[in-house]
Amino acid sequence: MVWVVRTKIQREEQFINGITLNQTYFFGGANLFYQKAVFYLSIYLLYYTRKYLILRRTIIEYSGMAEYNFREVEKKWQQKWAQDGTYKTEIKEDKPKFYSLDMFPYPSGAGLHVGHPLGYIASDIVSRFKRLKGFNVLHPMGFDAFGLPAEQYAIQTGQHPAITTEQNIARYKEQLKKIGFCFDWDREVQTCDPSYYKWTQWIFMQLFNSWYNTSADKAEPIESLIGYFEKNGNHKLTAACDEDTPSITAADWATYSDNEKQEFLLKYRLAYLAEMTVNWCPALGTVLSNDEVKDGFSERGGHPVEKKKMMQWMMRITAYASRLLDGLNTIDWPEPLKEMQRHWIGRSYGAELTFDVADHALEIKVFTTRIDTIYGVTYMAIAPESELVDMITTEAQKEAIKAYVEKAVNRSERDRMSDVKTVSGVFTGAFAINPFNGEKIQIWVADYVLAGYGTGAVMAVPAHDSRDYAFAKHFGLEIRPVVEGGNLEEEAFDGKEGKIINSDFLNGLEVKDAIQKAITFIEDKKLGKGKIQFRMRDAIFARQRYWGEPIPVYFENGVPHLMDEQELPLVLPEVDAYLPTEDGAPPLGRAKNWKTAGGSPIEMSTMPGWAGSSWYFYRYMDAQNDTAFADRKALDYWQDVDLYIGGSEHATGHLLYARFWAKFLFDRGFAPKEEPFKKLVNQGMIQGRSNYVYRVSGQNTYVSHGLRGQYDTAAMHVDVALCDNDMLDIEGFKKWRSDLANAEFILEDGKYICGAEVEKMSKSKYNVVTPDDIIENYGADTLRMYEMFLGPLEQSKPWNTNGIDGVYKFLRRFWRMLMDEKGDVHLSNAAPSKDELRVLHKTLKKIEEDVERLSLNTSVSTFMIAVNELTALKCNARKIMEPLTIALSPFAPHISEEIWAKLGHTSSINDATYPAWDEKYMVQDSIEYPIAINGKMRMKMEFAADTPAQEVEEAVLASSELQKWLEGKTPRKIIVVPKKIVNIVI
Ligand code: ANZ
Repeated sequence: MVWVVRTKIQREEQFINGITLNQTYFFGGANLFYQKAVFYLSIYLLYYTRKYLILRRTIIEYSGMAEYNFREVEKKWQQKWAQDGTYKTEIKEDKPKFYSLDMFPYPSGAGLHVGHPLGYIASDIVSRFKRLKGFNVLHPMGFDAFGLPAEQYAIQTGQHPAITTEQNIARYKEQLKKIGFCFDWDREVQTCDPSYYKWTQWIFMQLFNSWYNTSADKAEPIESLIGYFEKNGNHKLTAACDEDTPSITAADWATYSDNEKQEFLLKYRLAYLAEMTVNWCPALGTVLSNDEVKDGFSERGGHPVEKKKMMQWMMRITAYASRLLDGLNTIDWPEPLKEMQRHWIGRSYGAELTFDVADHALEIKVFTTRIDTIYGVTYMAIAPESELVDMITTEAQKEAIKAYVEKAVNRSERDRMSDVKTVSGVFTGAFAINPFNGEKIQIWVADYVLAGYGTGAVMAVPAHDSRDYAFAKHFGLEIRPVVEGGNLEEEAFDGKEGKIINSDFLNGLEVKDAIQKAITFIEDKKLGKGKIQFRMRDAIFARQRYWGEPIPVYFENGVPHLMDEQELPLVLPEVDAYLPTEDGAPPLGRAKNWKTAGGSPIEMSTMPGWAGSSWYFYRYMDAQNDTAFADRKALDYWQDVDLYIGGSEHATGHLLYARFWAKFLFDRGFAPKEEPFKKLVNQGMIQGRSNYVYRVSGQNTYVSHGLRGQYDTAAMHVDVALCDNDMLDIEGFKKWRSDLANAEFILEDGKYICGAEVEKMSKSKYNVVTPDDIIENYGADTLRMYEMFLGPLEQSKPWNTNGIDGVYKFLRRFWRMLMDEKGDVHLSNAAPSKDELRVLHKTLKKIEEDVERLSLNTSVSTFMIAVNELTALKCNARKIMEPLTIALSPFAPHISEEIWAKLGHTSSINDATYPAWDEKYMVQDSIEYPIAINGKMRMKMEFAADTPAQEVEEAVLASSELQKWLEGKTPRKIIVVPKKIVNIVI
């Protein structure tokens, strides 16, 4: 093709020249006037035709078609790689493995924009690099395909979500394939595929059939628990279980009916059913998890969320809280991400202590991390949701409490926690008794006490806790110091160092010793016990929705039973609408015969979005297996993910759940490692650059950015494709939407200038740039390198194409260094020079180090520098350019593969070896010092690289060339910057 383009150009060239030559033809005619007219007309036409052809040739050459035809080369290699199975991965026992994973995307209807592939490109570069370094690399891709948007769309259109999902996946794959990733597509997973979710259901069954033994600190099969109950009841059993689990004896257990036994076991199962207060979103018709609710609204769609009590499937993730925390110390993850998980899990060491309620046969339990301050308790506060509120409130306070509670429960937890400025609460009229000194203290209802944390009640110590301090100040309650230090006139003293005062038998002790002593005291007196409290709650594992994995459970006498393993997958049934039934049951309630063969009803909720994504990384290891979620051999070979790249927004969702399931599968002997992701990197977000027009209020008139202050205007997003350097294409704008056809404009200097802003890339902001556009214009190799060139991987950055030409030109220059005009390799086999070797080896070293550190933006500039230096050296040595091509191949695989083939290789460049570099070539023998006089570069002198500064100075001063520049003056100062420059001041 390169050749074809050339000959076409040559033909055009002949034509252009021919036109000039043929002018003579017109001079020899009969009718002079006619001849003259034809002559001038011809000249006119010829002039413009020639101009057009020259211009066209320039365009062709500039676009690189004459030299490197990226469109053809990229397509060719993508096809060939697919045909040859270049990226097919198998277990190779003789090679070390490297598992490089991307967070698989949810295939939305909008397709990929340039921000999505950022992480994929980085992991692709690493994967290709590792392969060149001799690793057996697993680099798969798949789709997190269950989810709300497809279902919302199904509700609107009646189209089955499977169809929309399939279409979206096809579009994503087409886009991904164009970027030239080295994914092994044979290992693709789609979480909505029954052959995949069969195993999600199977894992659920294992969780249902397991309990957590806290002394062994691992999950065990439920049979061992039943065995324990039969012998001992739950006496001395250390297990993760529901808070309200009663003590039973072996005799009790023996008298239980089957149903009662099942109900009791639910209190221990790792997947269990329980009545829970949940975040219910009426608009979405489903329960949401805490991390899906932001400030009382659903993260998706922004609908109001309310609290509701419902029977729910739950996952006992709290059993793993300590291990989830401790495991963080063993993995290489960004510290802020670990911190987010630590905070989410929130481990606090403290004590649980019981207070009696005066004049009632009731008690209130509190959780405190500062039992040492027990003598400083001056009131008690309970959460507005607490059942105690109604039981203890006195007649006189009833009305005020009722009004307060109604308001408070509708505030989101986050709000209540973060709003430290508004202090609010109401006295219940009731009193509690401090078990240490018998003192009577007021019981208040206050919304800073959260129902879901600890016991939902606090012993308030205003002197040493800032929330209690603000509360006491506001309501005039006593502030009694019990730890020495601080200035209570100003603020609470919450330091954990100091001596205890005003505290009977604790007086004089240091805080931490007092805590110990007080815990021993309450344990001896049976007033309470030391306790580790976690902020994290068990996770809800159900959605009252259609588009998810059915839960393989049926009910008999209201008690859940697992279906038979042989019946998996339990396939999602057809329904006539994707909406709840009239009596409020989930959409699966519409399915005909949603019953077992024996007629028992099957669970109608489906699994939440995080089910399928909690184990997909194992499925990639053996994606086609239909007898196990992955074969043991594959699991033992691939073990865990060596590098996981994805967004930090999954910190407390996916990344926590996946760690939980991995630990569980590990405990039960199904998986080899308990931490699934050894190293994790969060890529930054690529933001869009939006453009705005300014509509004059009430009119179809748009005023240019600079003049907008003179009118009453509202800003409106405009498609960035209609703006060139912020200048609006007015005609394009009018055609953009029918309501704009008659738009009028107030221009500045004859132009309409748009406003601009950097924000999230999104369809609704009309600022989306797709990889397809870039690939069409510049090619995938340029897109890949440019995305890396934009800046450090972890940083967020706005998309702009300002520098893309530079990357594009770099690749063309690289090509030209190796190819002659005909597109054939024109390298010499002669031994390379020392300077050339130096450039090569330092480049190889830097690239290797950069890739290992994921500093991929600097790799791109390293290549650019290398090409500049080698061009200056007029390098055309095969021994330089060939290894350099290998190093370039992870970044720009298509052009590198094409060069590789042209260099005469018959196997893929992917099977080459990353060239070894050697420091010995990197030392520079001599250095050419630029010599500046009064800041102006005047001359150059060469010195051996190890020449001491003093000698350089002397030699420069003694040189005859310098004398010419000094014009007889004596230098006032000379500064030698070793290995860089000499500055002389005269
Ligand atoms: C008395 C005390 C005295 C407290 C003192 C602190 C300082 P972390 O560290 O986050 O676990 N607390 C307990 N349950 C609560 C709830 N449901 N809502 C709001 N606050 C609650 O915090 C534990 C501390 O938070 C507990 O220790 C309790 O106040 C409060 F000088 O008890 B402390």
